Amino acid sequence: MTKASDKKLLTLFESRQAQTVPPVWLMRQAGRYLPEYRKTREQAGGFLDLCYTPELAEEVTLQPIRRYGFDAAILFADILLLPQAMGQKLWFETGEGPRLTPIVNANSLTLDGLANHLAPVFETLKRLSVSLPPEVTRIGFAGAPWTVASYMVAGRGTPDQAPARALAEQDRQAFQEIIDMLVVASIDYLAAQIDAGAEVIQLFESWASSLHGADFERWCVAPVARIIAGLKAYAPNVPIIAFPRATSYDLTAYANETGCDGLSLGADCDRRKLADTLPPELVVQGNLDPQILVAGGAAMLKEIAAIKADFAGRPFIFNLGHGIVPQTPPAHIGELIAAVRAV
Ligand code: 1CP
Repeated sequence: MTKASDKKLLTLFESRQAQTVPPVWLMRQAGRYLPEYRKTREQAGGFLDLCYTPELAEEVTLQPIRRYGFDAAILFADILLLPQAMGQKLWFETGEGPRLTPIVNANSLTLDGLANHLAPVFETLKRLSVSLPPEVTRIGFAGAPWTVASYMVAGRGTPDQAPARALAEQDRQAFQEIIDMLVVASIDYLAAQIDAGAEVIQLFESWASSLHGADFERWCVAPVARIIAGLKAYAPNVPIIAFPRATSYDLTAYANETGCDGLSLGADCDRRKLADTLPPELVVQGNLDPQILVAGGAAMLKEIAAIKADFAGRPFIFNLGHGIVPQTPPAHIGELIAAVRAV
């Protein structure tokens, strides 16, 4: 049996102490920048086939671990599998991105098929519990309700989430029902991920920046707080990282109000100020700009050193401010790892 203490990232949440060398993983570490990912994806047929075929989803989760030896592996899946499991039609347009049949209320949604529809995702996690090196922490995830609902209402990704904001304004009750169903579904989904082997959970609020003030509290803070409370009642020791990307909301208030154990920071934040003001036991993750990783070289190494120095006094996980972009040269990731681990 592997002791939790063998796992650098999990141990950080237990100790809540600064480490000389921070644990490191990167959002979208499995993805199109890797030739072996492109090959497996082609073998799978489509992106959703890849997500729902446990051997292949396992394989692409392992690929970046083999290449770089990250301290954590994030389950290969997508935040949009959950609305699909709730009965919404989902497909991916080649070269464009996700498409869903838009909804204006929760009438067509159901929680009845969740466990059945998402069984392959749980199977992927079970397989990873066996195949990952014992020192690698397994991260499960879901989208936060506002972010997922923004796709469900618009039927696609949007720059400003205008369709969801309009629905929340015009028919608050209907939008609240969609959010409420997502809260319940997310708790079930993440609890099942924990049962299948997820050791840390991350909640992706990628579109946090489109809401402010009372709207942010109602649609971003409150639903995430309910999910975290639900998961804490189920599995009190599983750490939860929240990622309210690019929000202007006070992050100490966000952490306190949601009850998250870790906070993932976007690339645009005031690092020095946050390092000094965030609660000392809160684990911070982030915030290298993914574009700096595309360019690589001296600028990248300088920024990595600056991030390490700014967060040296607190519990910290090295990561990006958002996902790796497909144009990233794989060699730059190897250089990043070496720089993060250099003492
Ligand atoms: O063509 C391909 O092969 C698909 C590209 C891709 C990948 C690699 C998509 C489509 N999803 C994923 C995997 C994925 N998505 C993971 C696991 C892999 C890892 O991180 O290593 C995770 C955690 C996600 C989460 C996700 N999906 C988010 C939240 C994080 C973020 O990037 O902000 C969001 C918003 C999505 C929706 C989605 N799925 C895929 C795309 C291209 C998008 C964005 C669509 C848009 O807004 O236009």
